[in-house]
Amino acid sequence: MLKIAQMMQRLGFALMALLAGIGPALAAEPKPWQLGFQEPASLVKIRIHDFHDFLLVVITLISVFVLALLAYICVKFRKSANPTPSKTTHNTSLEVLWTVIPAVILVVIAVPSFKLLFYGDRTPNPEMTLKVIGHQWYWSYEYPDLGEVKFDSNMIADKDLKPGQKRLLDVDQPVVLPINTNIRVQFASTNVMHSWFMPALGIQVYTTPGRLNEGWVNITKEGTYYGQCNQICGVNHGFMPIKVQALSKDAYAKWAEEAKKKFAQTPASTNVAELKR
Ligand SMILES: [Cu+2]
Repeated sequence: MLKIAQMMQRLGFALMALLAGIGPALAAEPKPWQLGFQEPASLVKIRIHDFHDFLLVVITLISVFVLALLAYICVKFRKSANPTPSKTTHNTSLEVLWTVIPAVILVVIAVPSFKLLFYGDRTPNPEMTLKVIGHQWYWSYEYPDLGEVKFDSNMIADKDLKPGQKRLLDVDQPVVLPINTNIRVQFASTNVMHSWFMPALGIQVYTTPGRLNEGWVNITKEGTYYGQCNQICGVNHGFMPIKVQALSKDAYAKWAEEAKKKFAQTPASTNVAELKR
């Protein structure tokens, strides 16, 4: 009896931990045994988060309903209570219901889902543009609004990590972006397909050779955000992380002025030799 009580208690704790993980109060950075998403930090990601919470309610209700039906059937139609089996095979109204109700549920899910897809696709009012170029195996970034500001962003090797820097995530030159700004992000590649994936910002777009893809982001909070390439692109696929530094508009304007000087003489290495490879 004691063992069962202990088991129930553990189950209760696990359930509470699960529910706590679903709530909006998530840590800003990934942590061991974390449940749920990273804390949302863009307009699109906030909606993705809300949609996820809505779906969780829907699937939980469906699962509980099906489980209750199964339990009811197991008890009500057990062999000992039904010595003479029923010969029932059809029930038209029941069949109509179990076809129509799931279809209605799918429509209820599809409407906000499509709305979210179109919302996340591109912004009608971009205030600035960032160009992301995938290489084997690093990213380079261009700021067309700032003239010639272009730079590469390479991962910091294990041996060069300084205290506080994250292994396999920190880079020598992060992307710097302003908050509360509609940023159009364009994606290109010089060699193979890569994918620019930023979980906290709710954006994942492929960089494809010969194509210009587009996405957008409006970051809601200052901070440092990490992402990774999530389209397998060769042996060093795991070593081309993304680091986004989100600054206030004023701080970004200051950075932009410095960047214009700093990166003016060092064009990104989207050179001819690489394109010929
Ligand atoms: Cu990759």
